[in-house]
Amino acid sequence: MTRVALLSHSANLAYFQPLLNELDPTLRITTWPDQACLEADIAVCWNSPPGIYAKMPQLRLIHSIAAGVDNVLAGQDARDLPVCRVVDPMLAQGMLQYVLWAVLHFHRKLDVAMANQRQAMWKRPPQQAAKDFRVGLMGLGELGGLIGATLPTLGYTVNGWSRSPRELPGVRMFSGADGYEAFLGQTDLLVCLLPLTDSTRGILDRRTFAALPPGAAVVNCGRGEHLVVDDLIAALQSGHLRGAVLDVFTQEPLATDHPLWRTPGVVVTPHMATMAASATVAAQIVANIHRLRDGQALVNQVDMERGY
Ligand code: NDP
Ligand code: OXD
Repeated sequence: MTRVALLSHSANLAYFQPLLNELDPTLRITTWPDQACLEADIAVCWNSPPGIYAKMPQLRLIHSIAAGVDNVLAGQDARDLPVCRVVDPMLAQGMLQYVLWAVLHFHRKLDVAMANQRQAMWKRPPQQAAKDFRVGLMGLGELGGLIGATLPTLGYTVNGWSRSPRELPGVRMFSGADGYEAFLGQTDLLVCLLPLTDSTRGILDRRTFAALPPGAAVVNCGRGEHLVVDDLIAALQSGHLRGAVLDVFTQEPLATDHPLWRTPGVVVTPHMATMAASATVAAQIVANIHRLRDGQALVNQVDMERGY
């Protein structure tokens, strides 16, 4: 009998129980804060309760319900346990749609038109060919990779930046610290699709913004901790940056009195860029539970050296 704990300090994951049991009725499932979770073999997680894995002696697999694993690993002792995440074509498609909307928002100057509307001002903003609008993708993994493959087919000039050198048709690639400044210098819209790791925390900061051309804009779909909020607000207020579309925040929900709600040029969305269907997530978790039981290689396992 395999015992599964649904662990989160911020959400009630009980809705996964019927989905997992439909796929494998033998799974014994408990939801945190039920203390029976501490006896589980498998942890299914989003924002794991602090220090929880250290109290779970039987634990053999940590499975995120999401693509990112930062909030599953933060402040935890994961020992040498395997950690898996969700990879799903529909998740990537949702992110593509969100980023495409943000690209159009800035490229077609809908931000300008919407600001004009607030003053009942009829004024056609000058338009620009897609090839003259340069999108810079930070992170070309499962999500950024699809966006990098698609935007050039719509005529955009696309630059990409990843940790290791990569090739993607139609995308001018840069990598590592050496390629960072050159990448930023050719970017009108910077899109962050990085995982949150020690190397990427706070990467959207004053230095990054200063290296972007004047009038550039920023989209953050990675994690809130990628962004240094005060640096963004300063870059917007100085006029160096034109605007920002932000989907993720260090504290979610974003506090009602947070300045980002009311900073001119900022669009706030509630961590909605994309989400895998719960049934898809459940299927991937159960498949990995069965693989673990059968001694097979797990799928979508995180490389703990890299942290993603
Ligand atoms: P992947 O692991 O597939 O891809 C990560 C990419 O980031 C890779 O290209 C990797 O480089 C690059 N990268 C990692 N570290 C660095 C670094 N230090 N410097 C430069 N590049 C780096 O991740 P996904 O595409 O699946 O997801 C990315 C993130 O998106 C998630 O971790 C999550 O935080 C966020 N997300 C947000 C959602 C939302 O709704 N807002 C929904 C889903 C995910 P390399 O290719 O060299 O390995
Ligand atoms: C994810 C997310 O990582 O929803 O999948 O942010």
